[in-house]
Amino acid sequence: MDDSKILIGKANPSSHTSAAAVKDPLPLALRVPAAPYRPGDLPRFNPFHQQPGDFSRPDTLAPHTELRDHAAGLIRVLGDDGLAAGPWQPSIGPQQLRSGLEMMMRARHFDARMIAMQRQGRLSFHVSCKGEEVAAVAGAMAFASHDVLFPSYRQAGLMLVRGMPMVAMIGQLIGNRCDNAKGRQMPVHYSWRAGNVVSISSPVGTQFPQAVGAAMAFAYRGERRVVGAWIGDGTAAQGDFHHALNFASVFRPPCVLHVVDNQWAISTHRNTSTGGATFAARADAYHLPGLRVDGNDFLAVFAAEAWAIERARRGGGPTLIELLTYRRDAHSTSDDPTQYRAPEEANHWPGGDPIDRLSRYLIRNGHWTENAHRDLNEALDQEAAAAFQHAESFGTAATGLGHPTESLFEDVYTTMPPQLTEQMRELQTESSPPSAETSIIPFEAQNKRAVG
Ligand SMILES: Cc1ncc(C[n+]2csc(CCOP(=O)(O)OP(=O)(O)O)c2C)c(N)n1
Ligand SMILES: [Mg+2]
Repeated sequence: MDDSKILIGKANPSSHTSAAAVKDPLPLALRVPAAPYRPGDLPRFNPFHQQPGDFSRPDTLAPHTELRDHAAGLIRVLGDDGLAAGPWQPSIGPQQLRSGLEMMMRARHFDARMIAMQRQGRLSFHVSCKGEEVAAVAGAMAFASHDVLFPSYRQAGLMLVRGMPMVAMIGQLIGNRCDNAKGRQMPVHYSWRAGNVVSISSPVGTQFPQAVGAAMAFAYRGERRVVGAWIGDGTAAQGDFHHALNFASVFRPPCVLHVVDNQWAISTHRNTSTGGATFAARADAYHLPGLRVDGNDFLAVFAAEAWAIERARRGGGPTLIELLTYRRDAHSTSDDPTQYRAPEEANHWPGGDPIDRLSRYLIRNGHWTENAHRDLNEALDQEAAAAFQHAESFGTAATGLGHPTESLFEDVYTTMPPQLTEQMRELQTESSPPSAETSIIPFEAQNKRAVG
C-alpha cells in the first residue's frame, strides 16, 4: 500500500519547463509521505509474509551480493506458532535465553519506574525503550565484553547487560553525586567506560561515524575488537548515516551498524525517512551485507548479531542490520503520541511484544513457567523502586545534588588557567565549603540476577 499523498503542482504557462515543452508529461507531482494510521483510525497491519526458514544463513565471509534477499526481506526464527525454526536458529542455551528475558524485563520495569518518577517530579526527563528491548539486550549479549558499543538514547538495556548499576543509571538521570557524568549531561546520556560503552550524544546520528572511526582505529592497531552502533529510522535520514556507511565501505573496519526501525521519529512516521526500500537494502549500494530482522524476535536478532560480529571478527568487515520493531511508549516523557498516532497501533503490531514472545517460547519448551515469570516481575518492580530510593540518597534537585563546587571548573583543561582558578576560589568562598567526596559510583548496589 502506498500511503503517500500526491500534491499536484500548479500549471505555470510562462515557465520554460511547462508541460507543453515536455514530451508525454505526467502531472508534475510532489510525493508527500503519510503515516498509515492517525488518531481515530483502526490500525490493520498486514501480518509478516516472510516465515522462519525463508532465508539461508550464508557463511559469515560470504560476498555482500549473497545477502541481497536478506536485506530486502525479514529474517525470522520464532514463527507465528511461537516455535523456532530455520537456519538462523542461534547457538544459545536456555540459561542465556532466560538471562536475556530477565534483562528485557528489567529494562521494562526500569522504564515504567522512571516514567512514574518523572510524573511525580522526581526526575526531569526519561526515554523509554518499551517494545524494542530486544535491540539492546540481544545486541549487547552477542558482543564480547571488550567490544565497544555506541548506543542511542533508546538502548538502556545495553547498559544493564554491560553491568552499569541501575543506581548509577538513575544517578545520571537525576544528575546527582552518583552520576559518572557529574551532572553535566542531559538525562538519558549514559556512558560506561568500564563496560566499553561510549556516551550517548544529543545530536542524533553522531555515533555512527564515530563508531566506524573507532573500528578503523582497532583495525589499524591490530586489535580484534568489534564496534557496534545503533541509530533510529528517523536518524537514518541524516547525513551521518551515509558518511558512516561510506567510510565503512571504503575501509572495511570491524563494525556492526544498526538501524532500529521502530516506525516513528517522534511524530514523524518512518515513511518520511525512506522512499520505499528497506533501510538494510541501502547496504548493497556500499557493497556491504545488509540483514533485515524481526526486531521483536530475540532468537532472530541474537542470530543476526552473532553472524555480523563473527564476520567482523574474522576480518570480513562491516554489516548493516535493520531491526523492525515498534515504539510502544511515547518518544519521551515530553511527548504526547495521542496527538499523532492511532492509540491501538502497538497492540496490532505484527511483531507482537518481544517479552511475551520469548517468555512463551521458553514456557513452551519447559525452560520457564508462568509462576517464575510472575515472581520475576514482582522482584524487578521492587528492584527498580529500591534502586530509585538508593539513587536519591546521593542527592536530589530538592535537597541538593551533592556536587563539589569545583566540579564546575574541572575536566576541561589539563592545567586550569589562572583566571578560572581565581573564579573557582571566589565561588568556593561564596558558597558552602567544598565537600570532601567527589562523585562516586555505588558499585555495591550491583543488580542481583534473579535467574540465569
Ligand atoms: C541532529 C538532530 N536533529 C534533531 C534532533 C531532535 N530529535 C531527537 S530524537 C529525534 C527523533 C529520532 O528518531 P529515530 O531516529 O527514529 O529514533 P527513535 O527516537 O525512534 O529511537 C529527533 C528529531 C536531534 N536530537 N538531533
Ligand atoms: Mg524511530
